[in-house]
Amino acid sequence: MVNRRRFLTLSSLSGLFPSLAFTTQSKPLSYASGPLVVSTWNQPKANAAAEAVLSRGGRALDAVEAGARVPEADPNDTSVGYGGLPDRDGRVTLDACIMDERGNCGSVTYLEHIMHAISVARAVMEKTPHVMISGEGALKFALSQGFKKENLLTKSSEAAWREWMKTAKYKPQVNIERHDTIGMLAMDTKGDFSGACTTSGLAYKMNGRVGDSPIIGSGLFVDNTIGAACATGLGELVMRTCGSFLAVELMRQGKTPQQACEEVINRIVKGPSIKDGKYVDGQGNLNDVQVGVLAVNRQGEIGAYSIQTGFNYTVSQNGRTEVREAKSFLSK
Ligand code: SD4
Repeated sequence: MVNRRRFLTLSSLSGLFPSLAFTTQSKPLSYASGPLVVSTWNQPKANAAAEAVLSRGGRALDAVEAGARVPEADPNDTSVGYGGLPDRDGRVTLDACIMDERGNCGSVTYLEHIMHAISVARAVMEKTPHVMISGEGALKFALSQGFKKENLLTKSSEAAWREWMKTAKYKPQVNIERHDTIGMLAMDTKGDFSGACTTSGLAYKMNGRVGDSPIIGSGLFVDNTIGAACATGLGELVMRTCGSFLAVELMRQGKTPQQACEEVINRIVKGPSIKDGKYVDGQGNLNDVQVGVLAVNRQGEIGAYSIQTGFNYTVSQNGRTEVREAKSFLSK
C-alpha cells in the first residue's frame, strides 16, 4: 500500500513548483509496486495532474486523461491542443488516442476546434462502437457530446506559421517537439495500466496528414499483462514499425523495457526506411530525424531510447518526479 500522505504532499508540490522536478541518473526510483506515471518530454505539471488522480486511488485511465489535458490547454505547448502549430494551410488539426487495462481504446484524427482531443478519444472509446473517428465526423461527434468549439490557433502560433510560409521549406526538425507532444503511461494502485497520447502533430505538415500518435500500436499500446509503451517524434518512422506495439511484444518475449525500446529504435534506424544512413523517402538523413520510445513493465521498470540525443521523459512515483535524459542511438 502506498504512503498516500507523502505521495500527495510531494506530488502536489512538484505540480505547484515544476522547477522542483530534477534530472538525475544516479538515484533510481524504487520499483516497489504502487502508482507510477511516465510521460514523454519534460512534463512535471501533466504528471502531477495524473498523480493527483492516482493518489486518491483513481483509475490509471482517469489519470492519463487528466495528465494529457494539461498540455492540451497550455497555449505555450506548441505541439498539443490549444497553441499547437498548424499545418501548411494554417489549420490546427489534432490526433489523440487512449487505451485502458482491458484493451478498450479510442482515437481521433484530424480533429479541429476542440481543445481536449484526448477526452474526445475517450468518448469514442466509451460511447461508440468504434475505435477511431476522423476529421469532420470527429468534430460532429465531439459537438454532440457537449465539447465546445473554439479557435485553437493562438496569435503566436499564427505568427510562427506566417513566418514559416515565407520560405515554406518543409524538413523534420529534431526535438522541436520537446516539452510538448505527450505520450503518458500510468499504473494505478490496483496495478492496472492505461495510456494516452495527444498531439497537434508535426508543425507545418501537409493538410490531411495524420501521424502515429492516434494509432493504437504506433503512438501508444497497453497490455495489462505485460506493460505499456508510447512513442514521440517523426510519426512516419514510428508507424512503419508499429513502435509501441513492438515494444510491448518485445517485453512479452522477455526483454526489459530498456532493451525493448532500444530494439524498436534499432529497427527504425537499420530497417528499410533508412539506407546508408539516408531516410529513403528523401526527407533527410538520420541526423534530421528523431524518434523517442518510452516503455514500462508490470514490475515498474522503465525504458527509454531515441535516435538522437535530447529526448527526455518525466517519471513520477512515490511522490518524486524526475526528468531523465534517454540514451540514444546517435551521440552528439
Ligand atoms: C507526429 N509523433 O505527428 C507526432 C509528433 C510528435 O513530438 O510526437 N512530436 O508524428
